[in-house]
Amino acid sequence: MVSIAAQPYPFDFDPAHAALLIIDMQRDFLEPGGFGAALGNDPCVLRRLIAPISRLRAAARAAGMMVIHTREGHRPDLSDLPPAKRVRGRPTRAIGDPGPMGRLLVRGEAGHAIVPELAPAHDEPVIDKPGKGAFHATDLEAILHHRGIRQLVICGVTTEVCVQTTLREANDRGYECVVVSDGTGSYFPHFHQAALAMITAQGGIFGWVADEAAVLAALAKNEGGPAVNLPPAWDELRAVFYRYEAALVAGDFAALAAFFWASPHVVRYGLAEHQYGGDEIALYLEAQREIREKTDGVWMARDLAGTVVTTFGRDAGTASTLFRRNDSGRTGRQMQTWIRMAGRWRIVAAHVSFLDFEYPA
Ligand code: C5J
Repeated sequence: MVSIAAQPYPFDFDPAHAALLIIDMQRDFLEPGGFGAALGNDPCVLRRLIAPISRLRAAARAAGMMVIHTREGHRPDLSDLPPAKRVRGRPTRAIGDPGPMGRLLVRGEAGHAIVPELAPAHDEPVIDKPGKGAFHATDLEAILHHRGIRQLVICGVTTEVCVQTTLREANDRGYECVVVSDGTGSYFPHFHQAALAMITAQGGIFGWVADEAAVLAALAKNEGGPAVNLPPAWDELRAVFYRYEAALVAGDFAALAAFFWASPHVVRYGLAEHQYGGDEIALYLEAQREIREKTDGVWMARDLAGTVVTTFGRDAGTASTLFRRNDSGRTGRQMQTWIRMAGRWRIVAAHVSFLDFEYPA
């Protein structure tokens, strides 16, 4: 758990179940000639947010938090643009009209892109939203649900429009949200202040507000330990562990060998032997494969108990299990250390041993 010094009281959250939501840091809002400027605003006042949001993003990633970006914009045929939104404010240049960065607030145009300094990383989902709120007509809620996210740290632009609309939508859906006061901004400083005041009033009626320093300080305290059991990493390692188990029970030694890191640094302690390095492991498993070829039927039926898969950050984990062999009835325990390399989970250390006693039920 991490605790951010926030208003109206500390915001406690688990980075593994929280996301940094970066709202609409698009060229259309931050650069001359875009949609924000077409509405008569000075877009450059929002550019000061790029630095704090970059720092927040780096800290969130280091703490194992998911990072999500949103972009406000419409389909090129404007079929998702309510006519009322197009004419709102009687602009001289409306959504869909050409500008120096392409058509205003239209997907695929240069102005619609997120500013290069905050360009999303490959594992950071981008939500294209036709409205001010990030939940309206998007799959944001599905993504949060599938990733087990329950709390949001929100930054971006503009405080009183897309940030606050999204915050209200999230709050009604049961998410706990903290808005970063100096990681959000408005073309109108007094609207920014008023929007923040509305959030924390009445005991935090919509959520919490904290400044960048408080968020960074809280995330830094978490640096000592990586985020444990992040949903995607944990699901993946669990699935890989059970594929390993299936290969073991089937006596598929070629498949088993492929789970081990092919490196001199890998160590495997077996039931009655041990190997140092991937070459020794490959030789051992090849010998086992030859023995297996001479046998029929089930190779090694066993039941598992007390299995624990734990991931640390996105690319490291352990799998520990007790087992009972169906042939001899003997009990044992097995422990593996897994690292994801080049997209594949590999065992870097493993230990399996028999027990001289029954393991507890
Ligand atoms: C606005 C936004 N202000 N991202 N959009 O139109 O806040």
